[in-house]
Amino acid sequence: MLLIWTLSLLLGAVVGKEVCYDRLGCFSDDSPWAGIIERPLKVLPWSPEEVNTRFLLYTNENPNNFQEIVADESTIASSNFKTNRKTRFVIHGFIDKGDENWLQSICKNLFSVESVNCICVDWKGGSHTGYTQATQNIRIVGAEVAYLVDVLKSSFEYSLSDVHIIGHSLGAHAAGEAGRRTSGAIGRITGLDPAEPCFEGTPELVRLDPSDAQFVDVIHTDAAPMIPNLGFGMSQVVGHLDFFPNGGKEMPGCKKNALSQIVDIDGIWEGTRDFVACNHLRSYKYYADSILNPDGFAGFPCASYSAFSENKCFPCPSEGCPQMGHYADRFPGKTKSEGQTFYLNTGDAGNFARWRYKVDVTLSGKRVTGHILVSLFGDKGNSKQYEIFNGTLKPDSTESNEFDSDVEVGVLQKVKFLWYNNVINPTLPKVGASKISVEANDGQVFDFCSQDTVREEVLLTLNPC
Ligand SMILES: *[C@@H]1O[C@H](CO)[C@@H](O)[C@H](O)[C@H]1NC(C)=O
Ligand SMILES: [Ca+2]
Repeated sequence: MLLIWTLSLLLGAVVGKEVCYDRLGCFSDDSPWAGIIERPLKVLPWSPEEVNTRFLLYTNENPNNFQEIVADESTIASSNFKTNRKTRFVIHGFIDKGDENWLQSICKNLFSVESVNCICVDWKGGSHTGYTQATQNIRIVGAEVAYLVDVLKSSFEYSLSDVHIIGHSLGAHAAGEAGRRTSGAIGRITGLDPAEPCFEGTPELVRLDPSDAQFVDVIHTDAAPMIPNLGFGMSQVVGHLDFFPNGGKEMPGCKKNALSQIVDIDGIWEGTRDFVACNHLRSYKYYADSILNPDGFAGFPCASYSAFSENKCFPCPSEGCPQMGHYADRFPGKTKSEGQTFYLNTGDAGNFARWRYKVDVTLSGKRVTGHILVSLFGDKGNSKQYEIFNGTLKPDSTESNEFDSDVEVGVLQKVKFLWYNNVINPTLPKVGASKISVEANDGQVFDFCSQDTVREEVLLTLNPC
């Protein structure tokens, strides 16, 4: 008996098990699908019936109520699916579901900028289980998406270049699997914080990688290690363009207390979700906002986030900066190489878009200890006041800083300067800025001058010079 057990165990380890399905083919637990260090458990995916992958089609004609389509010519033909439009799939992750608000809100934002077939992929049948099982079930989801895409191609001569799959967490790897099964011919895959456990460091076969589509872009928002930080997302670069907003590990606004999370605009469930996985969920919120802010998420090439934070990577190089999110595909060098890495800052609550500016202030007037602030006024809007320097204000010295404005000011028209004493100063000194230069992220520089000096807390306006 023991011998038979041992034999079957040995054979099992070598041969592996396999399950086969009519439409989708066979799925084995051979290495690297299972039985490797990153995924030690030999687990097979559930059946297509159990995973129950559903395609919820929203279009500009039906933005609020989906039509459920299946991979069959006549149902697609009788739906609002339009073959002359791009098709964007949105795939959710672990313990999530396809009729969650965030997927539909990505579609709704898309409808405000383009005509598109937006398909929310629901696989809650396979996502509400243990994590290891869910990592296997995404193979079925990927196969189902690939199968539908193949039907689009064969029945409607639909071009795979017009397919874009947006996947969050485990959904990012499901997108990778769909791409692998269509030989990388799909136009684009966007990975929104691709899941780390069972994927980080694994062979390209089982995870999202740049060969899965013509263009792969990735947003990392929870790249701290799983142990001990409970970071759900990959830190590994897995696309052509990999964006690390706010450094990719800790998102601003994610350290709020439980109560402020629960009264979040998205409602109670979203609040609870945010409380446990706020960083991880930021990736799809950034994507949703990026659709409406075509230049509000410029990503800067830089050696590291600390170098970026130390203002060493501004402005954009001559070829420009790619936009994180929806408009990443506009970047001319997008597929020049794999693993191109970019850094940027975002806001701490929606709207997350930010516009980075560099400001140089040449001081005049008295020498005092204090801090200075500058606000920008342009043809598109006016910024808040941002601190440029804090310390000894020396006449004729130039102090520089960069900041991320929540307003794009456009072509600058004037700037305002303000300063404060750090300690009470009874001599009522006056300080000014003889020149302020403002640089936008495209390298355009605007110069402003003034001969005046002002007391603390008094605004000084500088005009173009
Ligand atoms: C400026 O620096 C001083 C001393 O380092 C600090 O106490 C003060 O809070 C700073 N002020 C601002 C507005 O950052
Ligand atoms: Ca892959």
